Amino acid sequence: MIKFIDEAEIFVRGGKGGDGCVAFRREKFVPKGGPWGGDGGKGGDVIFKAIKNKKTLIDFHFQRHFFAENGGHGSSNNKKGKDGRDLIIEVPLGTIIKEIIDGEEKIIADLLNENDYIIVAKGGKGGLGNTHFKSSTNQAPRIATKGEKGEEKKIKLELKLIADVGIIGYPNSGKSTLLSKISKARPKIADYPFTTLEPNLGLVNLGDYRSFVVADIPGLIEGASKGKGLGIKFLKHIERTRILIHLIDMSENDIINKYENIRKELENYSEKLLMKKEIIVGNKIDLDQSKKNIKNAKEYFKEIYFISALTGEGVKELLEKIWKELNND
Ligand SMILES: Nc1nc2c(ncn2[C@@H]2O[C@H](COP(=O)(O)OP(=O)(O)OP(=O)(O)O)[C@@H](O)[C@H]2O)c(=O)[nH]1
Ligand SMILES: [Mg+2]
Repeated sequence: MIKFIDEAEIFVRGGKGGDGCVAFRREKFVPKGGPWGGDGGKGGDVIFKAIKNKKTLIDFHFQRHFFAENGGHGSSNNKKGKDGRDLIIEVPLGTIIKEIIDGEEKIIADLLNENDYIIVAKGGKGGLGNTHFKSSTNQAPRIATKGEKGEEKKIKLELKLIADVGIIGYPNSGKSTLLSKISKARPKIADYPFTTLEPNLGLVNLGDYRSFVVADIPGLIEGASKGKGLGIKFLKHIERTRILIHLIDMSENDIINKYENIRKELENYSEKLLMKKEIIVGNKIDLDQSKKNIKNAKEYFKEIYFISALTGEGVKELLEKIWKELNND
C-alpha cells in the first residue's frame, strides 16, 4: 500500500475576549447610580472539522493564517459584548492534526469520520465590567478587566491518501503516461522498459467532488514472481487498492499471452490480488500497428476499454467506468 502524503503548515489564533467596561449609571432620578459597565464577549474558537467533500490540503497552501473573531467590548447599561464567531476550518476525512511546539510535532487529533471536530485554539475570555467589582467598601469601582488573548498555535496538517486504483502491465505499456494524463503526477516517462523504479501516486479529479487516487507501479514481466525484471515486490503497494487497471500495449505482438503471463504472476503473489476487480485496457490505439490486435482482443476479453494515454482518446470513458466500479459496493 502506498501512501501519498499531503501536508500543510498553518497558524491559528482564537479571538481575543472583549474588554470589560467601566461605566456608571447616570439618570435623572437615580442620583449616584452604581456601576453598570458590562462584560466583554468571549473570543471565537478555531475549530477543525472533517468533511467528506474535501479531498486534499491544497487550499492550505494558499491561505496559512486563520483567526477567529474577537469578542465585543462590554458597554454601559450592563451590556455584555458580543461573543466572537467561531472559525470552522474544513479538512478532509483522515486529516491528522499536529501542534508544533519548539519545532517538535505532537499529534492532537486524527479526524477520521464525517463531522469529527476539535477545538484547536480557544478564544479568550471576555473581561469583567465594573459591575463585578462593587463591594460594601467600594460603591463606585473604576476597575474593569481586559479580555484575554485567544490561544495561538502553529499547526501541521497531514493527510495520507491510499490508492484506490492500481495500474499494472508490462514495462513500456504506458502506465506512467496514463497516470500523468489523468492526474497532476509527473512520473518519468520514456521509451524503454523499467523507466518506473518506484510506485507513483496521483489524485484524479473527475469533477462534481468525485476523485480517487491512482498508483502506477513498475512494470511486470513473466517470471517477475521469481525475481525477473524488478520482481513483484511492488505488488504489495496495490494489495489494498480496490481495482486494478491492467494496461496492454496494443502495438505489441502476442498481447494475449503477455496478459496471461501477468495474471500468473499476480496469482503467484497472492490469490487475493487475482480476485480483485480488474479493468482491462488496451493502450496506444493511436498507433497504426495497434489495429491488428483490436479484433482479437475484443473476442478474447469479455470487456475491454481502448485508449490512447498519449492523445487522451477514450480516457474520459475509462475514468467514468472506474468511478462506477469504485462505487459499486
Ligand atoms: N503512441 C503512443 N505512445 C504511448 C502511449 N502511451 C505511452 N506511450 C509511449 O510509450 C512509452 C512508454 O511509456 P511509459 O508511460 O513510460 O510506460 P510505463 O508502462 O510506465 O513503463 P515502465 O515504467 O517502464 O513500466 C513512452 O515513449 C510513451 O510516450 C500511447 O497511448 N500512444
Ligand atoms: Mg512507468
